[in-house]
Amino acid sequence: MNEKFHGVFPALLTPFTEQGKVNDKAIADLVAFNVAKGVDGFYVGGSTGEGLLLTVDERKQLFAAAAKANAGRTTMIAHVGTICTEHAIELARCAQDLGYDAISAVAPYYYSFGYDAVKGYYNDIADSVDLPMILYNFPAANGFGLTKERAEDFFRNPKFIGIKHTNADLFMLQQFKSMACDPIVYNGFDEMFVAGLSMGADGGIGSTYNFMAERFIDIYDKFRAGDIAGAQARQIAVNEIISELIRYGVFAMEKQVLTEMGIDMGVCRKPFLPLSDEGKQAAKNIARTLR
Ligand code: MN9
Repeated sequence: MNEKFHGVFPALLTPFTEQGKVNDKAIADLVAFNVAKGVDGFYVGGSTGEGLLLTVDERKQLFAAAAKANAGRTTMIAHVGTICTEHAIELARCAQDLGYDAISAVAPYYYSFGYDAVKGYYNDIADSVDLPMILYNFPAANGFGLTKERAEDFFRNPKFIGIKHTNADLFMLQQFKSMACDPIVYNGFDEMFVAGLSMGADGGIGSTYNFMAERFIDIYDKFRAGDIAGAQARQIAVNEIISELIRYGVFAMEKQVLTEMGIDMGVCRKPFLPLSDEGKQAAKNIARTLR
């Protein structure tokens, strides 16, 4: 049953129209572009998808457009996290109605909630629907650090099936993977995908997959076939591109690269800054090398 949650999952970018609205047509294009490459699924409306910059209605629109474009072909994970439990529950119910396979959520942020409050938030959301829950461990962004002990505590609720681990601590990733409940663990930093796989990750959820999924599928396939040297060489090659993205702004660059490739992504929502002219040129060069 868990097989369908393994593999390469783009953290779907959210395209906007010129007026800054969620762009259903471009969502359909981006999903189709990636399904054709053979991705295993999508993680919709997370950090990469600017989910926390969208209204609840816009997030529902995004979920609907992505599910419609996917049409049941790959595994769909809806990111429903926000600071407000009520809103997250509303989004989880929407994802369930649309046929999503799982939900996921960042820990609630800003107020430095203690462990019991964070645990209550996750259980309230998970228990509001029949979908499995994937924890999102991203301590650099929200200050909540998952430990193995806390993960074991969460996984007492059978709704919890996995962890998206956006953290460079790969010892911790391996420790999660060694839990008796054998959770699905996703590598969260694309630039360390092969390292995450070698510490036990079942796949990856990543922003850079949006425009170069075939390269990560290749790393994944090589790794699983035992060609570690081949997988590592591929990782080193994609990391040259990722370091360019980081230099100019990851999401803005990814949108620009895809726009260069013919998918009308628009720009990131404020307070993200627009891409500099140097960034635009770098995006053009990346799109050219990938063609
Ligand atoms: O979802 C992404 N995480 C964040 C995963 O953006 C916080 C990654 O794909 C990174 O964007 C990528 C670049 O650092 O690894």
